[in-house]
Amino acid sequence: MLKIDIITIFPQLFTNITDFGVIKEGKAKKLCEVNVYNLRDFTIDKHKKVDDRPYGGGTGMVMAVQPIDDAVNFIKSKNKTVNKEFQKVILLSPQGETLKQKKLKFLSTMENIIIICGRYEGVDERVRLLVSDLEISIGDYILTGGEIPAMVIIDGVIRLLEGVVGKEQSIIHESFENNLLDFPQYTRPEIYKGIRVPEVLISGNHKEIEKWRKEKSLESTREKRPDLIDKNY
Ligand code: 4HQ
Repeated sequence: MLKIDIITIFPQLFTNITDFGVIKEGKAKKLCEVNVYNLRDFTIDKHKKVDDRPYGGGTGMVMAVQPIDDAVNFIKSKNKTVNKEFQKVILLSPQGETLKQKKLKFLSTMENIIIICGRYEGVDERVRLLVSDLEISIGDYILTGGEIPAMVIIDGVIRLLEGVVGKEQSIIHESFENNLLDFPQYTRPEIYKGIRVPEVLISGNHKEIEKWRKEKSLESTREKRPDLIDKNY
């Protein structure tokens, strides 16, 4: 059972994704649990402020370390049965290591992941130094907060849990683990606006189909993502 805990100032953002599709199934099958914590519940400030002005000046606000530190410690105290080796606190930020399938696979072997979603100009550096174990970015672009990146991690990790998706899908993700892009897929009808389904897929010759799919995977990877070949992402 993987326990995922989220710390955010917008807990409502998470209600939709956890109640549909694969994540809902994972929860129903007791393969994972997702809990969302409101950062404002951990402020000691009378106005429930979670941010403050940056030392050294400049525009925007910085998220303070105290509420985040207290929230993480509260969650850890609730998860006493978790083996520390299998508990990771993740900070989402553009400065983190770029997320790849390999990291999702690693995270899917954990017992508890605690995800800190930042907002504003960023979080106090002491969160990175004292509170988080891993700093992760979902890509080289700037978002308004860590909530969508957290959803990316939740989605990508839960589908890897044993028993969440069928064998069929686990084979599909294997093809990405071989550092290859997926081959083209077709379903009915056989002809659409003049474009035919490749003959080999209708042939029923499974050896030939497998060969065709491997070729197409290699071809599209060479063309679109040559950087993936021979890399261990
Ligand atoms: N942000 N990958 C700024 C990101 C981001 C990303 C999250 C924006 C943190 C403070 N997070 N906040 N890219 O752009 O993870």
